[in-house]
Amino acid sequence: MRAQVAIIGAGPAGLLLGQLLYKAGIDAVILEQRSPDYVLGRIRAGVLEQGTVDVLDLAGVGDRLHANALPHDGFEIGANGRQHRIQLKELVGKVVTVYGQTEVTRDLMEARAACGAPSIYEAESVELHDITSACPSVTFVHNGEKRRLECDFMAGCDGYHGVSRRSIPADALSIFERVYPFGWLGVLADVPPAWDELIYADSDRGFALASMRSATRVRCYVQCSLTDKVEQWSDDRFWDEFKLRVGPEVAARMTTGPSIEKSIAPLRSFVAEPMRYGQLFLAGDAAHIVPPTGAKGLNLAASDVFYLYEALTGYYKGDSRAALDHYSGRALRRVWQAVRFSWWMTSLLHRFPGEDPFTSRVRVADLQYLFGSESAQRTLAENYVGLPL
Ligand code: RFL
Ligand code: PHB
Repeated sequence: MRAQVAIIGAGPAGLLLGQLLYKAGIDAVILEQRSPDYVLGRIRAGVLEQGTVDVLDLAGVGDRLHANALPHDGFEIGANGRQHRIQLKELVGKVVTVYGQTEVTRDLMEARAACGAPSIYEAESVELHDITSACPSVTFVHNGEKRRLECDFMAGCDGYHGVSRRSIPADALSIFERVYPFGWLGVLADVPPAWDELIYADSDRGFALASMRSATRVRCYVQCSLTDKVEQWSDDRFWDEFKLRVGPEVAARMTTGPSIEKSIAPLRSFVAEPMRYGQLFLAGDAAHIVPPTGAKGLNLAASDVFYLYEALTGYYKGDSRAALDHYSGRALRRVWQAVRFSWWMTSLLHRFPGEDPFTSRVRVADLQYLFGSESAQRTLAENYVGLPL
């Protein structure tokens, strides 16, 4: 088997790259270790930057999004039970779009199936070979049979635990990492949201986030201990804790219901540099992870993919290899802005176990400054809606 580009991973990064390349007439094969249902069952991000929506439109998969997504002109930060609105549209003239990662993935999967481009799901034992040669290849086992995909380039879109980054020699990568001493417990439930906009709530009991997927479905999170297990959190315990953290006003208008998904995600910041080794280009979570507080993970995957798409189309149009050589530097500049912002939002809104009094006071001062200063709010808004691609 041969393709111009071998894409490892059919998450949002791999599927989006596949669709953009298809539209540009570049052939790609996607190899995914899981089944389509498994990929669609992962409940993750919910907030899209305008730049991400634009890239989805460029890929020709924006129709269902434009019909169903919820544009949000602002969001709330709750502190001590009081809400402070960050007026995104008024401050920076842009909005964000609430549309679940599951829906983005479904739209991309359907578009790929409709155009007949090849995806191989349940590809096991994926291995990358001759990465620094002009003829790299990927081997994998499918339906019990070992197969080889020869290619010009490989796109490592296989997430944090994938094989692509691990195929790069350790001495060719620099790793930057911060592990946070807590996780997020998330619940999805079919009840109408009691909030019009997302609420990021700071409370003495820890952080909570009130989000949504539609007019009839909520996604809610509470900061939890890293040792907590999902089984320790009954739905009742979750809602009781969530209400205490978002405050009595929101709690009083809330409807709760049985969870349809419940999971715990640890929080970490992680960057691997450079995002290229030989003919292998890393994109999305394969190269970097941010804590979800800034809603940047999926959006960074989309911006990486856009840069990689530009570099690959440039190369195949005969514009030399310069764009390929600039991919990593270009992507990392934007990645580090999102890493900084997500780290700052996380530090601002979470109680760190054993936090010393000095750090607590600085955090409270930072929040007070934000609530009192339009300049601070504009800076937050500019980052939240997404820096330009
Ligand atoms: P993904 O979505 O992890 O997709 C990678 C795909 O690669 C496959 N794969 C392999 N395929 C072949 N061979 C191998 N050896 C492979 N190893 C892995 C996997 O099965 C998978 O299908 O990465 P991608 O495409 O880069 O997309 C990134 C986003 O998914 C991610 O940034 C966000 O979801 C992060 N994230 C969140 N971001 C937000 O903006 N807001 C959120 O609320 C939010 N919540 C989350 C999250 C990430 C989570 N993770 C990673 C545990 C909640 C969780 C739980
Ligand atoms: C979500 O809806 O899942 C969501 C929204 C905003 C975030 C993180 C998660 O910052």
